[in-house]
Amino acid sequence: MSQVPYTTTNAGAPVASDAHSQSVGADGPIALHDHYLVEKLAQFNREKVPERIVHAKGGGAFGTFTTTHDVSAYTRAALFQKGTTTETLLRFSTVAGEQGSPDTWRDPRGFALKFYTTEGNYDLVGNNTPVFFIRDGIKFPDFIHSQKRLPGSHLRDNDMQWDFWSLSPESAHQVTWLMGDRGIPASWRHMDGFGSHTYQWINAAGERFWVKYHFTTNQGIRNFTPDEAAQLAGSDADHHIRDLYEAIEGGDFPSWTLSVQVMPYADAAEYRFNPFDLTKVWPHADYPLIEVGQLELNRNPENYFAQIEQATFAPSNFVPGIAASPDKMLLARIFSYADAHRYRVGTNHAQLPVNAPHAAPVYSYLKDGAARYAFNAPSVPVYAPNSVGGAAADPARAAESPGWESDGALQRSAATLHPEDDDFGQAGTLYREVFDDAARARFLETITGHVGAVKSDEIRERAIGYWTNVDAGLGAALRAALAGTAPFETGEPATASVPVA
Ligand code: HDE
Repeated sequence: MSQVPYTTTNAGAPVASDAHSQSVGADGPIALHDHYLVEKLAQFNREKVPERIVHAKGGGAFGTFTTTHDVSAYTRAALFQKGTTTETLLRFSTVAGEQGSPDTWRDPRGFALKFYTTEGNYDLVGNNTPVFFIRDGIKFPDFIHSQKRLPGSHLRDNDMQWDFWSLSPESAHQVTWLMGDRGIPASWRHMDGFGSHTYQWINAAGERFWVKYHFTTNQGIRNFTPDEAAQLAGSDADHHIRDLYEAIEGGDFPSWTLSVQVMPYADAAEYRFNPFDLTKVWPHADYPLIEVGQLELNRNPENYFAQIEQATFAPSNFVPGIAASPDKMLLARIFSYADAHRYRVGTNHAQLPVNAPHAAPVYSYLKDGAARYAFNAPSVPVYAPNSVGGAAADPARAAESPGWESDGALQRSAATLHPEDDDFGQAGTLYREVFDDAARARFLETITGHVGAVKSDEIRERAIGYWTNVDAGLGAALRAALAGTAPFETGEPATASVPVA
Protein backbone atom coordinates (compact mmCIF):
# COMPACT_ATOMS: atom_id res chain seq x y z
CA MET A 1 0.00 0.00 0.00
CA SER A 2 1.50 3.40 -0.89
CA GLN A 3 2.78 5.32 2.14
CA VAL A 4 -0.09 7.70 3.10
CA PRO A 5 1.18 11.21 3.97
CA TYR A 6 1.22 12.40 7.56
CA THR A 7 -1.56 14.77 8.72
CA THR A 8 -0.11 18.24 9.21
CA THR A 9 -1.17 21.56 10.68
CA ASN A 10 -2.18 24.33 8.28
CA ALA A 11 1.46 25.33 8.58
CA GLY A 12 2.60 21.93 7.27
CA ALA A 13 4.00 20.50 10.47
CA PRO A 14 3.23 16.80 11.07
CA VAL A 15 0.81 16.18 13.95
CA ALA A 16 0.71 13.39 16.54
CA SER A 17 -3.03 12.58 16.56
CA ASP A 18 -6.37 13.49 15.02
CA ALA A 19 -8.18 11.58 17.75
CA HIS A 20 -6.69 12.59 21.10
CA SER A 21 -6.37 16.07 22.62
CA GLN A 22 -3.25 16.59 24.67
CA SER A 23 -4.16 16.32 28.37
CA VAL A 24 -2.46 15.94 31.75
CA GLY A 25 -2.94 12.22 32.31
CA ALA A 26 -5.79 10.38 30.61
CA ASP A 27 -8.53 12.36 32.37
CA GLY A 28 -6.64 15.56 33.25
CA PRO A 29 -7.07 19.12 31.91
CA ILE A 30 -6.45 19.75 28.19
CA ALA A 31 -3.17 21.58 27.61
CA LEU A 32 -3.78 25.02 26.08
CA HIS A 33 -0.61 24.63 24.10
CA ASP A 34 -2.31 21.83 22.15
CA HIS A 35 -2.42 24.34 19.30
CA TYR A 36 -3.51 21.67 16.79
CA LEU A 37 -6.73 21.05 18.77
CA VAL A 38 -7.28 24.81 18.81
CA GLU A 39 -6.51 25.07 15.08
CA LYS A 40 -8.99 22.35 14.17
CA LEU A 41 -11.81 23.83 16.25
CA ALA A 42 -11.10 27.42 15.19
CA GLN A 43 -10.95 26.52 11.51
CA PHE A 44 -14.19 24.57 11.88
CA ASN A 45 -15.96 27.66 13.27
CA ARG A 46 -14.80 29.65 10.24
CA GLU A 47 -15.59 27.26 7.38
CA LYS A 48 -18.50 29.36 6.08
CA VAL A 49 -18.46 32.62 4.15
CA PRO A 50 -21.74 34.57 4.21
CA GLU A 51 -24.14 32.92 1.78
CA ARG A 52 -25.33 34.99 -1.19
CA ILE A 53 -28.21 37.20 0.00
CA VAL A 54 -30.11 35.93 -3.06
CA HIS A 55 -29.23 32.91 -5.19
CA ALA A 56 -27.72 31.22 -2.14
CA LYS A 57 -28.53 27.62 -3.22
CA GLY A 58 -26.86 26.52 -6.42
CA GLY A 59 -24.33 24.49 -8.30
CA GLY A 60 -22.22 24.75 -11.40
CA ALA A 61 -19.58 23.44 -13.72
CA PHE A 62 -16.82 24.48 -16.08
CA GLY A 63 -16.99 24.22 -19.83
CA THR A 64 -16.32 25.93 -23.11
CA PHE A 65 -18.01 28.40 -25.42
CA THR A 66 -17.26 28.19 -29.16
CA THR A 67 -18.33 30.93 -31.55
CA THR A 68 -19.60 29.14 -34.65
CA HIS A 69 -21.11 32.05 -36.60
CA ASP A 70 -19.70 35.37 -37.82
CA VAL A 71 -21.13 38.18 -35.71
CA SER A 72 -18.15 40.51 -36.18
CA ALA A 73 -20.47 42.97 -37.91
CA TYR A 74 -21.91 43.65 -34.46
CA THR A 75 -19.08 43.17 -31.98
CA ARG A 76 -15.28 43.30 -31.83
CA ALA A 77 -15.22 41.20 -28.63
CA ALA A 78 -12.49 38.56 -29.10
CA LEU A 79 -14.58 35.76 -27.61
CA PHE A 80 -17.36 36.30 -30.18
CA GLN A 81 -15.07 36.07 -33.23
CA LYS A 82 -15.92 32.99 -35.32
CA GLY A 83 -13.83 29.96 -34.44
CA THR A 84 -12.86 31.20 -30.96
CA THR A 85 -13.21 28.76 -28.06
CA THR A 86 -13.28 30.21 -24.55
CA GLU A 87 -13.19 28.48 -21.16
CA THR A 88 -16.31 29.17 -19.09
CA LEU A 89 -17.83 28.66 -15.65
CA LEU A 90 -21.63 28.47 -15.29
CA ARG A 91 -23.41 28.60 -11.92
CA PHE A 92 -27.12 27.83 -11.62
CA SER A 93 -29.20 28.80 -8.59
CA THR A 94 -32.63 29.46 -7.16
CA VAL A 95 -33.36 33.03 -6.05
CA ALA A 96 -35.21 33.20 -2.75
CA GLY A 97 -34.18 29.99 -0.99
CA GLU A 98 -31.39 29.80 1.55
CA GLN A 99 -28.44 27.42 1.10
CA GLY A 100 -30.24 24.35 2.42
CA SER A 101 -33.51 24.97 0.56
CA PRO A 102 -34.87 22.53 -2.05
CA ASP A 103 -33.70 22.84 -5.66
CA THR A 104 -37.26 22.22 -6.84
CA TRP A 105 -39.08 25.18 -5.29
CA ARG A 106 -41.01 27.35 -7.77
CA ASP A 107 -38.57 30.20 -8.48
CA PRO A 108 -36.58 31.75 -11.34
CA ARG A 109 -33.17 30.09 -11.74
CA GLY A 110 -29.87 31.92 -11.92
CA PHE A 111 -27.76 31.39 -15.03
CA ALA A 112 -24.45 33.07 -14.14
CA LEU A 113 -21.82 32.67 -16.84
CA LYS A 114 -18.15 33.63 -16.66
CA PHE A 115 -16.11 33.64 -19.88
CA TYR A 116 -12.33 33.55 -19.25
CA THR A 117 -11.53 35.50 -22.41
CA THR A 118 -8.19 36.69 -23.83
CA GLU A 119 -9.34 40.26 -23.08
CA GLY A 120 -10.20 39.61 -19.44
CA ASN A 121 -13.17 37.88 -17.80
CA TYR A 122 -16.63 38.63 -19.20
CA ASP A 123 -19.49 37.87 -16.78
CA LEU A 124 -23.01 37.50 -18.15
CA VAL A 125 -25.14 37.08 -15.01
CA GLY A 126 -28.62 36.16 -16.14
CA ASN A 127 -31.60 34.01 -15.23
CA ASN A 128 -33.66 31.32 -16.93
CA THR A 129 -36.27 33.97 -17.76
CA PRO A 130 -35.90 36.84 -20.27
CA VAL A 131 -37.54 39.39 -17.97
CA PHE A 132 -37.60 40.33 -14.29
CA PHE A 133 -40.13 41.43 -11.64
CA ILE A 134 -39.11 45.09 -11.47
CA ARG A 135 -37.50 47.66 -13.74
CA ASP A 136 -35.61 49.85 -11.23
CA GLY A 137 -32.98 48.49 -8.85
CA ILE A 138 -34.05 50.80 -6.03
CA LYS A 139 -37.00 48.42 -5.44
CA PHE A 140 -34.83 45.29 -5.31
CA PRO A 141 -34.28 45.04 -1.52
CA ASP A 142 -38.01 45.59 -0.96
CA PHE A 143 -38.92 43.02 -3.61
CA ILE A 144 -36.61 40.40 -2.11
CA HIS A 145 -37.85 41.13 1.43
CA SER A 146 -41.42 40.44 0.23
CA GLN A 147 -40.38 37.07 -1.25
CA LYS A 148 -38.38 35.84 1.75
CA ARG A 149 -39.38 35.68 5.43
CA LEU A 150 -41.56 37.77 7.71
CA PRO A 151 -39.39 39.67 10.23
CA GLY A 152 -41.41 38.34 13.18
CA SER A 153 -42.31 34.71 12.49
CA HIS A 154 -39.40 34.09 10.07
CA LEU A 155 -41.93 32.37 7.79
CA ARG A 156 -42.54 32.95 4.07
CA ASP A 157 -45.92 34.52 3.44
CA ASN A 158 -48.27 34.64 0.43
CA ASP A 159 -49.88 37.85 1.70
CA MET A 160 -46.48 39.59 1.60
CA GLN A 161 -45.71 38.27 -1.87
CA TRP A 162 -49.07 39.22 -3.37
CA ASP A 163 -49.16 42.55 -1.55
CA PHE A 164 -45.89 43.53 -3.23
CA TRP A 165 -46.75 42.06 -6.63
CA SER A 166 -50.27 43.52 -6.79
CA LEU A 167 -48.86 46.96 -5.86
CA SER A 168 -46.08 46.58 -8.46
CA PRO A 169 -47.93 45.97 -11.74
CA GLU A 170 -44.65 45.90 -13.67
CA SER A 171 -44.11 42.44 -12.09
CA ALA A 172 -46.98 40.85 -14.08
CA HIS A 173 -44.89 39.53 -16.97
CA GLN A 174 -42.29 37.81 -14.77
CA VAL A 175 -44.94 36.47 -12.36
CA THR A 176 -46.75 34.94 -15.34
CA TRP A 177 -43.49 33.19 -16.22
CA LEU A 178 -42.99 32.16 -12.60
CA MET A 179 -46.48 30.69 -12.11
CA GLY A 180 -46.31 28.90 -15.48
CA ASP A 181 -44.72 25.54 -16.23
CA ARG A 182 -41.18 26.97 -16.45
CA GLY A 183 -41.34 28.04 -12.82
CA ILE A 184 -40.20 24.53 -11.85
CA PRO A 185 -37.54 23.25 -14.30
CA ALA A 186 -36.92 19.48 -14.12
CA SER A 187 -33.17 20.16 -14.16
CA TRP A 188 -30.72 22.94 -14.99
CA ARG A 189 -29.90 21.02 -18.18
CA HIS A 190 -33.49 21.24 -19.39
CA MET A 191 -34.03 25.00 -19.15
CA ASP A 192 -33.01 28.01 -21.23
CA GLY A 193 -30.79 30.86 -20.06
CA PHE A 194 -31.03 34.57 -20.83
CA GLY A 195 -28.89 37.66 -20.37
CA SER A 196 -32.30 39.26 -19.64
CA HIS A 197 -31.07 42.86 -19.93
CA THR A 198 -30.41 44.75 -23.12
CA TYR A 199 -26.65 45.07 -23.59
CA GLN A 200 -24.57 46.98 -26.09
CA TRP A 201 -22.25 45.49 -28.68
CA ILE A 202 -19.65 47.65 -30.45
CA ASN A 203 -17.96 46.48 -33.66
CA ALA A 204 -14.43 47.21 -34.85
CA ALA A 205 -15.65 50.33 -36.68
CA GLY A 206 -17.13 51.68 -33.42
CA GLU A 207 -20.72 51.14 -34.55
CA ARG A 208 -23.10 50.36 -31.70
CA PHE A 209 -25.96 47.86 -31.47
CA TRP A 210 -28.36 46.81 -28.72
CA VAL A 211 -28.47 43.07 -28.05
CA LYS A 212 -30.34 40.49 -25.98
CA TYR A 213 -28.79 37.05 -25.26
CA HIS A 214 -30.71 33.74 -25.54
CA PHE A 215 -29.19 30.38 -24.48
CA THR A 216 -31.50 27.68 -25.84
CA THR A 217 -31.04 24.31 -24.16
CA ASN A 218 -30.03 21.57 -26.62
CA GLN A 219 -31.51 19.03 -24.18
CA GLY A 220 -35.07 20.30 -24.69
CA ILE A 221 -37.30 21.97 -22.07
CA ARG A 222 -38.55 19.71 -19.25
CA ASN A 223 -40.46 20.87 -16.17
CA PHE A 224 -41.79 19.28 -13.01
CA THR A 225 -45.43 19.44 -11.99
CA PRO A 226 -46.00 21.03 -8.57
CA ASP A 227 -46.71 17.55 -7.24
CA GLU A 228 -43.40 16.09 -8.51
CA ALA A 229 -41.53 19.15 -7.26
CA ALA A 230 -43.10 18.95 -3.80
CA GLN A 231 -42.26 15.26 -3.54
CA LEU A 232 -38.60 15.86 -4.54
CA ALA A 233 -38.34 18.83 -2.18
CA GLY A 234 -38.78 16.29 0.59
CA SER A 235 -36.94 13.30 -0.82
CA ASP A 236 -34.02 14.96 -2.64
CA ALA A 237 -33.52 18.66 -1.87
CA ASP A 238 -30.34 18.67 -3.98
CA HIS A 239 -31.92 17.12 -7.06
CA HIS A 240 -30.59 19.68 -9.54
CA ILE A 241 -27.07 19.66 -8.08
CA ARG A 242 -27.02 15.87 -8.29
CA ASP A 243 -28.45 15.78 -11.83
CA LEU A 244 -25.80 18.11 -13.24
CA TYR A 245 -22.88 16.56 -11.37
CA GLU A 246 -23.78 12.99 -12.32
CA ALA A 247 -24.50 13.88 -15.96
CA ILE A 248 -21.04 15.43 -16.37
CA GLU A 249 -19.37 12.60 -14.42
CA GLY A 250 -21.06 10.20 -16.83
CA GLY A 251 -19.81 12.10 -19.90
CA ASP A 252 -23.30 13.39 -20.74
CA PHE A 253 -22.27 17.02 -21.34
CA PRO A 254 -25.16 19.50 -21.44
CA SER A 255 -25.04 22.26 -24.02
CA TRP A 256 -26.89 25.37 -25.10
CA THR A 257 -27.09 27.30 -28.37
CA LEU A 258 -26.39 31.01 -27.93
CA SER A 259 -28.32 33.38 -30.16
CA VAL A 260 -28.72 37.15 -29.93
CA GLN A 261 -31.40 39.60 -30.96
CA VAL A 262 -29.73 42.68 -32.47
CA MET A 263 -31.42 46.12 -32.57
CA PRO A 264 -29.78 48.97 -34.53
CA TYR A 265 -28.77 51.74 -32.10
CA ALA A 266 -31.17 54.31 -33.59
CA ASP A 267 -34.21 52.01 -33.39
CA ALA A 268 -34.31 52.26 -29.58
CA ALA A 269 -35.82 55.72 -29.36
CA GLU A 270 -38.86 54.89 -31.50
CA TYR A 271 -39.36 51.17 -30.71
CA ARG A 272 -42.93 50.24 -29.64
CA PHE A 273 -41.64 49.02 -26.25
CA ASN A 274 -39.01 50.64 -24.09
CA PRO A 275 -36.08 48.39 -25.17
CA PHE A 276 -34.29 49.00 -21.85
CA ASP A 277 -37.19 47.99 -19.64
CA LEU A 278 -36.25 44.66 -18.03
CA THR A 279 -39.92 43.69 -17.62
CA LYS A 280 -40.30 43.56 -21.44
CA VAL A 281 -39.10 41.25 -24.22
CA TRP A 282 -38.49 42.18 -27.83
CA PRO A 283 -40.87 39.96 -29.84
CA HIS A 284 -38.75 37.76 -32.09
CA ALA A 285 -40.79 38.89 -35.09
CA ASP A 286 -39.37 42.38 -34.50
CA TYR A 287 -35.75 41.29 -34.01
CA PRO A 288 -35.17 37.62 -34.94
CA LEU A 289 -32.61 35.39 -33.28
CA ILE A 290 -29.12 35.36 -34.82
CA GLU A 291 -27.07 32.26 -33.93
CA VAL A 292 -23.68 32.88 -32.31
CA GLY A 293 -22.26 29.66 -30.86
CA GLN A 294 -22.31 26.64 -28.55
CA LEU A 295 -21.91 26.54 -24.77
CA GLU A 296 -21.01 23.13 -23.30
CA LEU A 297 -20.45 22.12 -19.67
CA ASN A 298 -17.86 19.31 -19.50
CA ARG A 299 -15.91 19.56 -16.22
CA ASN A 300 -17.19 19.32 -12.66
CA PRO A 301 -15.64 21.50 -9.96
CA GLU A 302 -12.98 19.70 -7.94
CA ASN A 303 -13.93 21.60 -4.82
CA TYR A 304 -17.42 23.05 -4.38
CA PHE A 305 -16.50 25.67 -1.77
CA ALA A 306 -13.37 26.99 -3.52
CA GLN A 307 -14.84 27.01 -7.02
CA ILE A 308 -18.60 27.49 -6.69
CA GLU A 309 -19.32 28.97 -3.25
CA GLN A 310 -16.49 31.48 -3.67
CA ALA A 311 -17.15 32.15 -7.35
CA THR A 312 -17.93 35.83 -7.91
CA PHE A 313 -19.83 36.99 -11.00
CA ALA A 314 -20.20 40.68 -11.74
CA PRO A 315 -22.23 42.44 -14.47
CA SER A 316 -19.48 45.08 -14.30
CA ASN A 317 -17.01 42.61 -15.85
CA PHE A 318 -17.26 43.74 -19.48
CA VAL A 319 -14.66 43.21 -22.23
CA PRO A 320 -13.96 45.45 -25.25
CA GLY A 321 -16.84 45.32 -27.73
CA ILE A 322 -19.48 44.79 -25.02
CA ALA A 323 -20.94 47.53 -22.81
CA ALA A 324 -23.91 48.58 -20.68
CA SER A 325 -27.23 50.03 -21.80
CA PRO A 326 -29.59 52.54 -20.06
CA ASP A 327 -31.39 49.60 -18.39
CA LYS A 328 -31.69 50.91 -14.82
CA MET A 329 -31.60 47.41 -13.35
CA LEU A 330 -28.33 46.63 -15.13
CA LEU A 331 -26.82 49.92 -13.96
CA ALA A 332 -27.73 49.17 -10.34
CA ARG A 333 -26.30 45.65 -10.63
CA ILE A 334 -23.05 47.05 -12.01
CA PHE A 335 -22.51 48.64 -8.59
CA SER A 336 -24.01 45.97 -6.38
CA TYR A 337 -22.22 42.76 -7.36
CA ALA A 338 -18.63 43.85 -6.87
CA ASP A 339 -19.75 45.39 -3.56
CA ALA A 340 -21.31 42.07 -2.55
CA HIS A 341 -18.15 40.16 -3.45
CA ARG A 342 -15.87 42.43 -1.42
CA TYR A 343 -18.15 41.89 1.55
CA ARG A 344 -18.92 38.18 1.08
CA VAL A 345 -15.62 36.76 -0.19
CA GLY A 346 -13.12 39.57 0.48
CA THR A 347 -11.26 42.51 -0.99
CA ASN A 348 -9.10 40.27 -3.13
CA HIS A 349 -11.87 37.91 -4.32
CA ALA A 350 -10.76 38.48 -7.92
CA GLN A 351 -7.38 36.94 -7.12
CA LEU A 352 -8.88 33.54 -6.23
CA PRO A 353 -8.09 31.10 -9.07
CA VAL A 354 -11.78 30.64 -9.97
CA ASN A 355 -12.28 34.42 -10.28
CA ALA A 356 -8.95 35.50 -11.76
CA PRO A 357 -8.60 35.78 -15.54
CA HIS A 358 -7.25 32.55 -17.06
CA ALA A 359 -6.33 33.86 -20.50
CA ALA A 360 -5.39 37.50 -19.90
CA PRO A 361 -2.72 39.23 -17.78
CA VAL A 362 -3.60 41.63 -14.96
CA TYR A 363 -1.72 44.94 -14.96
CA SER A 364 -3.20 46.62 -11.93
CA TYR A 365 -2.04 49.33 -9.52
CA LEU A 366 -4.39 48.00 -6.86
CA LYS A 367 -2.38 46.44 -4.04
CA ASP A 368 -2.47 44.83 -0.57
CA GLY A 369 -5.81 44.16 1.19
CA ALA A 370 -6.67 41.04 3.21
CA ALA A 371 -5.48 37.70 1.82
CA ARG A 372 -3.57 39.36 -1.02
CA TYR A 373 -2.20 36.45 -3.08
CA ALA A 374 -0.80 37.58 -6.41
CA PHE A 375 1.61 40.49 -6.61
CA ASN A 376 3.75 42.35 -9.15
CA ALA A 377 7.52 42.14 -9.42
CA PRO A 378 9.28 44.64 -7.14
CA SER A 379 10.28 46.64 -10.24
CA VAL A 380 6.65 47.29 -11.19
CA PRO A 381 5.43 50.66 -9.91
CA VAL A 382 2.38 50.84 -7.67
CA TYR A 383 1.18 54.23 -9.00
CA ALA A 384 0.24 55.95 -12.23
CA PRO A 385 1.25 58.07 -13.98
CA ASN A 386 4.88 57.00 -13.73
CA SER A 387 8.04 57.26 -15.75
CA VAL A 388 9.33 53.79 -14.96
CA GLY A 389 7.49 51.79 -17.60
CA GLY A 390 4.38 50.88 -15.67
CA ALA A 391 1.14 50.01 -17.47
CA ALA A 392 -0.87 52.95 -18.81
CA ALA A 393 -4.58 53.19 -19.51
CA ASP A 394 -5.53 52.98 -23.19
CA PRO A 395 -7.23 56.23 -24.32
CA ALA A 396 -8.67 54.35 -27.32
CA ARG A 397 -10.94 52.60 -24.81
CA ALA A 398 -12.59 55.96 -24.08
CA ALA A 399 -14.25 55.65 -27.45
CA GLU A 400 -15.71 52.38 -26.14
CA SER A 401 -17.60 54.20 -23.40
CA PRO A 402 -21.28 53.39 -23.83
CA GLY A 403 -21.96 56.76 -25.42
CA TRP A 404 -25.65 56.69 -24.58
CA GLU A 405 -25.01 58.74 -21.42
CA SER A 406 -24.41 61.77 -23.63
CA ASP A 407 -27.21 60.88 -26.01
CA GLY A 408 -29.82 63.07 -24.26
CA ALA A 409 -32.56 62.22 -26.74
CA LEU A 410 -32.15 58.51 -25.99
CA GLN A 411 -32.24 59.10 -22.23
CA ARG A 412 -35.43 61.16 -22.54
CA SER A 413 -37.04 58.56 -24.81
CA ALA A 414 -35.81 55.73 -22.55
CA ALA A 415 -37.58 57.43 -19.67
CA THR A 416 -40.78 58.19 -21.59
CA LEU A 417 -43.48 55.69 -22.49
CA HIS A 418 -43.09 53.93 -25.81
CA PRO A 419 -46.32 53.37 -27.81
CA GLU A 420 -47.07 49.89 -26.44
CA ASP A 421 -45.47 50.26 -23.04
CA ASP A 422 -47.82 48.99 -20.34
CA ASP A 423 -47.40 46.53 -17.48
CA PHE A 424 -49.82 43.79 -18.49
CA GLY A 425 -49.70 43.56 -22.30
CA GLN A 426 -46.74 41.19 -22.68
CA ALA A 427 -47.93 39.05 -19.76
CA GLY A 428 -51.28 38.66 -21.56
CA THR A 429 -49.50 37.76 -24.80
CA LEU A 430 -47.46 35.11 -22.95
CA TYR A 431 -50.63 33.65 -21.40
CA ARG A 432 -52.80 33.73 -24.55
CA GLU A 433 -50.26 33.02 -27.32
CA VAL A 434 -47.40 31.05 -25.79
CA PHE A 435 -49.21 28.81 -23.29
CA ASP A 436 -51.41 26.10 -24.88
CA ASP A 437 -54.80 25.08 -23.43
CA ALA A 438 -53.27 22.53 -21.06
CA ALA A 439 -50.64 25.01 -19.84
CA ARG A 440 -53.34 27.64 -19.26
CA ALA A 441 -55.32 25.14 -17.21
CA ARG A 442 -52.24 24.31 -15.09
CA PHE A 443 -51.50 28.02 -14.76
CA LEU A 444 -55.00 28.75 -13.40
CA GLU A 445 -54.59 25.89 -10.94
CA THR A 446 -51.25 27.27 -9.74
CA ILE A 447 -52.36 30.87 -9.22
CA THR A 448 -55.60 29.66 -7.60
CA GLY A 449 -53.47 27.78 -5.06
CA HIS A 450 -51.04 30.66 -4.59
CA VAL A 451 -53.59 33.48 -4.33
CA GLY A 452 -55.94 31.19 -2.40
CA ALA A 453 -53.36 31.04 0.40
CA VAL A 454 -53.60 34.84 0.85
CA LYS A 455 -55.41 35.64 4.12
CA SER A 456 -56.19 39.31 3.56
CA ASP A 457 -59.40 39.90 1.56
CA GLU A 458 -58.07 43.23 0.31
CA ILE A 459 -54.84 41.69 -1.04
CA ARG A 460 -56.71 38.73 -2.50
CA GLU A 461 -59.05 41.14 -4.33
CA ARG A 462 -56.08 43.15 -5.65
CA ALA A 463 -54.43 39.92 -6.86
CA ILE A 464 -57.61 38.96 -8.76
CA GLY A 465 -57.62 42.45 -10.30
CA TYR A 466 -53.93 41.99 -11.23
CA TRP A 467 -54.71 38.80 -13.19
CA THR A 468 -57.83 40.39 -14.72
CA ASN A 469 -55.53 43.09 -16.14
CA VAL A 470 -53.38 40.33 -17.64
CA ASP A 471 -56.40 38.59 -19.19
CA ALA A 472 -60.08 39.24 -18.43
CA GLY A 473 -61.02 35.58 -18.88
CA LEU A 474 -58.24 34.45 -16.56
CA GLY A 475 -59.29 36.96 -13.93
CA ALA A 476 -62.91 35.81 -14.12
CA ALA A 477 -61.90 32.15 -13.85
CA LEU A 478 -59.70 32.92 -10.84
CA ARG A 479 -62.50 34.85 -9.16
CA ALA A 480 -64.87 31.96 -9.72
CA ALA A 481 -62.36 29.40 -8.40
CA LEU A 482 -61.77 31.42 -5.22
CA ALA A 483 -65.40 32.47 -4.62
CA GLY A 484 -66.44 31.66 -1.07
CA THR A 485 -63.16 29.87 -0.20
CA ALA A 486 -61.29 30.36 3.09
CA PRO A 487 -57.52 30.94 2.84
CA PHE A 488 -55.79 27.72 1.72
CA GLU A 489 -53.19 26.13 3.96
CA THR A 490 -50.39 25.80 1.35
CA GLY A 491 -49.54 28.13 -1.49
CA GLU A 492 -48.68 25.52 -4.10
CA PRO A 493 -51.50 23.18 -5.08
CA ALA A 494 -50.45 19.52 -5.12
CA THR A 495 -51.80 18.93 -8.56
CA ALA A 496 -51.90 15.73 -10.58
CA SER A 497 -51.36 17.70 -13.78
CA VAL A 498 -49.73 15.84 -16.61
CA PRO A 499 -45.90 16.29 -16.55
CA VAL A 500 -44.97 18.87 -19.13
CA ALA A 501 -42.90 17.48 -22.00
FE1 HDE B 1 -28.85 39.63 -8.72
N1 HDE B 1 -27.63 39.71 -7.13
N2 HDE B 1 -29.45 41.51 -8.33
N3 HDE B 1 -30.14 39.58 -10.28
N4 HDE B 1 -28.19 37.83 -9.17
C1 HDE B 1 -26.82 38.69 -6.70
O1 HDE B 1 -24.63 38.90 -5.82
C2 HDE B 1 -28.86 42.39 -7.47
C3 HDE B 1 -30.99 40.59 -10.70
C4 HDE B 1 -28.47 37.08 -10.28
O2 HDE B 1 -24.26 32.55 -9.08
C5 HDE B 1 -26.01 39.09 -5.51
O3 HDE B 1 -22.93 37.62 -5.03
C6 HDE B 1 -29.47 43.67 -7.54
C7 HDE B 1 -31.44 40.35 -12.02
C8 HDE B 1 -27.77 35.84 -10.26
O4 HDE B 1 -23.02 33.92 -7.87
C9 HDE B 1 -26.32 40.54 -5.32
C10 HDE B 1 -30.48 43.57 -8.45
C11 HDE B 1 -30.87 39.17 -12.42
C12 HDE B 1 -27.03 35.83 -9.09
C13 HDE B 1 -27.34 40.81 -6.40
C14 HDE B 1 -30.45 42.22 -8.94
C15 HDE B 1 -30.07 38.71 -11.34
C16 HDE B 1 -27.31 37.08 -8.43
C17 HDE B 1 -26.26 38.28 -4.29
C18 HDE B 1 -31.48 44.66 -8.88
C19 HDE B 1 -31.05 38.42 -13.74
C20 HDE B 1 -26.13 34.71 -8.57
C21 HDE B 1 -24.93 37.83 -3.83
C22 HDE B 1 -30.82 45.79 -9.56
C23 HDE B 1 -30.83 39.24 -14.93
C24 HDE B 1 -24.77 34.83 -9.17
C25 HDE B 1 -24.06 38.07 -4.92
C26 HDE B 1 -23.93 33.66 -8.67
C27 HDE B 1 -26.70 37.48 -7.21
C28 HDE B 1 -27.81 42.05 -6.57
C29 HDE B 1 -31.42 41.68 -9.88
C30 HDE B 1 -29.36 37.46 -11.40
C31 HDE B 1 -26.85 40.91 -3.95
C32 HDE B 1 -29.06 44.91 -6.71
C33 HDE B 1 -32.38 41.26 -12.80
C34 HDE B 1 -27.83 34.75 -11.33
O5 HDE B 1 -25.18 41.33 -5.52
